[in-house]
Amino acid sequence: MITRQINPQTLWLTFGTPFETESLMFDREQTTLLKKTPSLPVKLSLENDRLQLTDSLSDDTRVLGLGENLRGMNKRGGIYESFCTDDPIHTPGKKSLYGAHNFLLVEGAVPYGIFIDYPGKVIYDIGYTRHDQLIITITGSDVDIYLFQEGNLKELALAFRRLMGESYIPPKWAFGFQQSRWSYRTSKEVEAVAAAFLENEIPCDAIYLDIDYMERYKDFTVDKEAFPDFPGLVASLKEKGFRLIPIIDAGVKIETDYPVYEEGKDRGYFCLNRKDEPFVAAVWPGKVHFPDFLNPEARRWFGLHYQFLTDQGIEGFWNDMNEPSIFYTEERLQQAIDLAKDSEGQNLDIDAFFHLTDTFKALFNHPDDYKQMYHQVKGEMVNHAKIHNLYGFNMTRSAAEGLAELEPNKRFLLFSRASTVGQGRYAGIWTGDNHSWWEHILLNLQMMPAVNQCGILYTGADTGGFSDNANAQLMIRWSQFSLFTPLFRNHAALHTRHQEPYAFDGASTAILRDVIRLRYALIPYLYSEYMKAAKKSGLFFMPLSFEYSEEQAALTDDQLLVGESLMATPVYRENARGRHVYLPETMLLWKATGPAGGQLEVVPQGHHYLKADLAETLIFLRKNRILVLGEPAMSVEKMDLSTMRVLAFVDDTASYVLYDDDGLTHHHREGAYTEIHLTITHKAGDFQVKVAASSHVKVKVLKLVMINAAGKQQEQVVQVVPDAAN
Ligand code: MIG
Repeated sequence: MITRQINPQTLWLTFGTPFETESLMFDREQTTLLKKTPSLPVKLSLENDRLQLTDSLSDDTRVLGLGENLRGMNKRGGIYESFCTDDPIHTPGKKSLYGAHNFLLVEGAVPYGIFIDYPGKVIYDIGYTRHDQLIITITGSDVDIYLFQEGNLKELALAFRRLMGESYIPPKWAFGFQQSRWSYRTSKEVEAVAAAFLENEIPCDAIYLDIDYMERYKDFTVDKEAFPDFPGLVASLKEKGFRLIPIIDAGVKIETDYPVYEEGKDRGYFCLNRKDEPFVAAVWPGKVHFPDFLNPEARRWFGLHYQFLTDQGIEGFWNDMNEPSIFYTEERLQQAIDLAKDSEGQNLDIDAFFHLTDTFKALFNHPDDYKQMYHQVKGEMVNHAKIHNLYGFNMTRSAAEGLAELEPNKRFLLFSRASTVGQGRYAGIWTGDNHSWWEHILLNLQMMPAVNQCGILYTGADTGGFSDNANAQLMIRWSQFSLFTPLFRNHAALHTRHQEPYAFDGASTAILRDVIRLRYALIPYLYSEYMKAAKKSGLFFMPLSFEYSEEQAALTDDQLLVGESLMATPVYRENARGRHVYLPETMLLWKATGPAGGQLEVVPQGHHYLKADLAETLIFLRKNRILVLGEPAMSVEKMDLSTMRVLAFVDDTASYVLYDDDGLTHHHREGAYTEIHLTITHKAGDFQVKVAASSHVKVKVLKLVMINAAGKQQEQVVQVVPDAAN
């Protein structure tokens, strides 16, 4: 074991010869080699070439983290595996989802954080086998482990965040509402969706193309019959305020004369089997090869293929099936077919019958199939199972680097299904195939801060649920949460009920219009908070316990802090007309019925049952914090930013920095952004406002509503005078 110190707070332990994952980005030269290993918060042991870390847990030790995973914010009581998995049924007994996020925060008497930088499977038994034990099993012994010590939970999480580099920066329009479905199959269908949004006056910035836009599920093709004039469609939609976002899958269809297949095969860019032939698996198009994204040349080659779509005006993509998901392999399918043939005419008893059906069910993502697949890394064959969790990461990186090479100064919308730590530099993620279940609103909320801790800031769930059918009420309540998530996308599976915001009844459409318009009003704030978090290695979502130290805050796992000013407390139970809320301090409640409507009320610290009718979104403004609101429009770029509303809950002093930039390029890196510095002080019922703004600021007027803890309200209109020198 080699022990190094990155800073006094962070230890870096190296065992054996770890695979270079590129999850973290820090200056390795600047670390200090330690001669003596300091005392560690975990015990280490090695058995059968597996490294194990253990710690004992007292009854009230909470364990947070693991990014995109199941169960509550506190992972105690569960067993989890980091192994990117396409499992479309997110029930509490499952161990893995699409991401592998090996970061834990253990909040014992002395809290610590731990990151396991290992690209194969890692198993976390968090008080499952024994309620008082944490057992982390790494399925190998070549690994880097990072330990974060000395600090509260937030400081520990930030110490980890700082090792990852700047987070992905999406275009500003990606904060608008987005509409998806598997699938809008033709130009006509897509146009009808756009028309419905316009007709119903519901803002929307993007419409999605799922796999059916392609020619027989081949990446970088467009079905010409369904989309006779694809660039024309892209342009006319953009004119109307909608971007079109196509899907790209990991598997490349095996088909003679299909250029992507031919090139990949000729240049040796596909993953191999044991016999050195391209590895064959079946996914959507039938048989495919998987690009070897761990090979930098293959990565560049695939990434540059996105040009086929960017040349036609496309400005955003979602990468799917990149765990990679495997429906079946030929040999395993053959074995199952043989078994079925042998079973023909037999009197199958319980064991034989289930053996037969289970054999077919087990074809999907069979773990042994991953062991048949190889990558070529620096001239060496590397078994896929050992580096499985890097596949989606490197597919996404391939896209991000390809797009950056094609148009270096342009921001593209990009998010992926599979992910690992480090990927947050390149793109966002969505949380995959959830269900139209009320429980999944809560799961969505509970995952968000843990995903952020792993550096992935641009994220959100399929709002309304992917599988199963949503009703209007679910759609409304879920949207009232998703309006806080950077990615706010309504997406649903094939054969499910339509769940576009106008797909229910008139009254529900009206509510959803207001909810989505409320989202647009929040965009100046959400964007400002996102950009600050991305550029300064911060967090967008936080659990209450990151900011409030009392025990009740830590026990609250159905509320979230959103940026520095807000707390989200969505209603997530069917037919509820309100919910229990815990306030760690006195806050200002805005029961928002739309971008401007709804009551304001000061709610004291403590427990409350708050009523929330279906049309009401509960938005809490923290004490001595400020919320800036914009005027909604049908799309982000149509928003008029010259007048903004400001809601301030001020007891003594509150200040806020509103960040903005062009939203489309990377000129912000050379200083092309604006800031408005707002300071409001309150004394004896009187409010004083100070505003300083950089030159080129778009905002001209601020309309302030200021409230103190006693509920005294003062309104004021302030002109924003840009600072000539700034
Ligand atoms: O196996 O492309 O998670 O969002 O609609 C299903 C079809 C493949 C899974 C994605 C989902 C998408 C679907 N895909």
